[in-house]
Order: sequence, then structure tokens, then C-alpha cells
Amino acid sequence: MLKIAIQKSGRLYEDSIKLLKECGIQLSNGNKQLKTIADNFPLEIYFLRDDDIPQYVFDGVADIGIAGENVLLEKAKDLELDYRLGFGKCRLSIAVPKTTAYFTANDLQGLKIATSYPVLLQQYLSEKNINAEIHEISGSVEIAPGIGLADAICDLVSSGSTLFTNGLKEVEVILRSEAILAVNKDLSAEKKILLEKLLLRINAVKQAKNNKYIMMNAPNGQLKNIVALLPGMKSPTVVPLSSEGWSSVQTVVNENDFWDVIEKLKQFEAQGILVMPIEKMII
Ligand code: PRT
Ligand code: ZN
Repeated sequence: MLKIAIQKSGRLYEDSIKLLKECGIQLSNGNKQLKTIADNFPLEIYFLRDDDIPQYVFDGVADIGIAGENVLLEKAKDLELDYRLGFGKCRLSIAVPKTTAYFTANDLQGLKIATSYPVLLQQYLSEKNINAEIHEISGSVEIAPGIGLADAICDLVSSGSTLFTNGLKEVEVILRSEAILAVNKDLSAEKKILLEKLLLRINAVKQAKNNKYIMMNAPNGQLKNIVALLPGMKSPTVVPLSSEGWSSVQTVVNENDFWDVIEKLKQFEAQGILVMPIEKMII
């Protein structure tokens, strides 16, 4: 049995549960208990505060855990952090009051900076040879400058609206973070096999999200150009249509290249382009 720790409630809870579901893992008990066992995969799920997840995985109470990179790096436990999950994206940034003149990181010299991330902030300041005072607080960091507790803050930002409403401006990004599947470094051989099975599923879900399945009708005279444009998983499927001189072309396109590819397909006279989501993709 593999044991996974996920957040009990909060920003990562929904996406963590969704990922397990998309991996075909069914949970009949919610997060009301401390732990539950999956119905159809040898997986035990622990529901914890995100801050406790690195320690639990390091101690081997859980074998793996889903937490933000910000929390995992701040707690600095010796864990494998290779598997990025693509959700919970945010940045750890330094912000100062809008009215503060700020040009370079050197302007932080001698300031008092409030944060819940003293380890990551100190690393950043040391790398830049900046002497600043770190004032550690556990919540509502954004109000610190307004009440005279600090000159600047270092906190997580996603939309930036919290900074904006508190009259602050983001001046340095010290980490770009997302949820990571952290893994204990001493897993038994049996647990490693289960982890591989889980990772195969996670990768299939991630690949599917990053790709679209497209189908189109193309004049045979342009097939060479179109096929050259579409690498697909191996190469595109080309099937003749019943109308003379036309073929149907089907392939997989990466989300990042998607609009570029569509524009070029139009130039090569492709018609009736259909785009479909992919549920799972195993390469
Ligand atoms: O109870 P528990 O300790 O488990 O939860 P928590 O309250 O400590 O954490 P939670 O649920 O708020 O966040 C969990 C994780 O989500 C974080 O560790 C990050 O990895 C990730 N994440 C992604 C965020 C944000 N986006 C985020 N915007 N965590 C916090 N915020 C906060 C930020 O601290 C600030 O107060 O949202 C505010 C800023 O948001 P914007 O949109 O106004 O910029
Ligand atoms: Zn927390």
C-alpha cells in the first residue's frame, strides 16, 4: 500500500482530489477523516495541513505528498521533488508600498521585510548580498507595511489583487511555484512499483491536458505541407475522403503550438478543422 498526503482543505485540495480521480482512483470517503483508503488502487490518503506534508513524507509516515513548491523548499527536507503537477501556480515575491521609489534589488538594503517564508527570503537576500531584516509572521503579511510593522513584504502572489488592494507593488519574484508530488527517498521496492504505476497515470493525464486531437479535410495537393507541419505522436493519420482529391488528416497537437498550427493549416487550405480534448494520453 502506498501512502499519499494531500491538503485537508485549502487551495490545493480540490485539484489534488481531481488529479486522483482523473487517474481513475476512486475515494468513497471525503476529507472528514484523517485518512481514507482508495477503492480500486492500493493507496491510502492522509488529509493534512500543507505545512506538515514535507515532514510527514520525510519521516515516512506518508510515502509521497502533494504540496506547493514554496512550502517544500521552505521546509527544506531532503525529498525527491521531480514531479511537477501543473496546478497551484503562484509566485513568491517581494513587494513594497506603491509610493516607495524602487529601481533594483539593492534598494532592499537595510529594510525590514515581513514574511512567512524566512528561509527562501534569506536565501535570496544572501545570493544578492543584501542586508535586510527579516520579520517572520504567520499570516496577513500584506498588511504589515500599512500598520508600520515592516517596510516591505515577501509573500505568495497569484492575481496580484491582494497586493493592489493593500497599496503594494510587486518588485522582485524570488520563486515561481506550483504543486509538486514530493517523494520519500527511501521507498521500498514494492512501493516504488506502486509509485511507477501512479506516475504513469499522472503523466497520461498531464499529457492529455497539454494536447488536443485535431481532424481536418485537406486537398491532396497540400498533404505534403500539412503532414510536415503536424508531427503527431508518430505521424498523422491520413485517410482518403469519398470526394475525389481530398483526404481527412488526424493528429495530436501541443497546446503551446496550437494557434500557430491552425493558422498555417488554413494557409494550406485545410477545411472543417475539428478540435477535441483528449482524456488520457500514453506515449
Ligand atoms: O490550512 P493549510 O495550512 O493547509 O493551508 P494554507 O492556508 O497554509 O494554504 P492555502 O490553502 O492558502 O495555499 C496552499 C498552497 O496554494 C500554497 O502553499 C501555494 O503553493 C498555493 N497557492 C497558489 C497560493 C496562492 N496561489 C495564493 N494566491 N497560496 C496562497 N495564496 C494567497 C497569498 O498568500 C495571498 O494572501 O493568496 C493571496 C494572494 O492572491 P492574489 O490572487 O490576490 O495575488
Ligand atoms: Zn499552510
